[in-house]
Amino acid sequence: MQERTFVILKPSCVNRGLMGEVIARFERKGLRLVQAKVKRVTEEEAKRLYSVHEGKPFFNDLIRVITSSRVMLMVWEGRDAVAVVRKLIGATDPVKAEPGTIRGDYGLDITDNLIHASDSRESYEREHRIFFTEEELNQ
Ligand code: FUP
Repeated sequence: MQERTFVILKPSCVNRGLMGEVIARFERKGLRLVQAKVKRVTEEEAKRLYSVHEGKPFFNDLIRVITSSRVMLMVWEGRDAVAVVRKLIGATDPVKAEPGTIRGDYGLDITDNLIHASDSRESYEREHRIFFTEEELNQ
């Protein structure tokens, strides 16, 4: 089933020069990049993105990390893209993520865990609208 998923390369990923590495992995897997932009996420956008985590002890750190400098926002497409990308990025905690996954290979910090990807089709529908217009995605 062809579907789309929403991905953010977090500030640490951008600042460490890992954007190309992540994009190469997704492309080699056979996924197609639909749209991308580089920008600094505003506090309002960050709070919308992570609204389900409001009130949790790590919430303020999460917002601080994702708004700290520019990120790369992307929409990818392919067969079962949501599940495929979640597999490629690995478990939320980079210490537990398997070697061979992005978080498993490049991270240690759970809050600054390099990358975000939608965890369901419903999450994709909600998340991509925060950052992309329909027009941008249908070019
Ligand atoms: P994921 O979908 O893998 O990004 O994980 P979650 O939606 O559970 O978490 C969202 C963000 O909160 C993650 F980027 C990391 C952060 N987080 C923490 O900092 N501490 C925790 O205990 C759980 C999540």
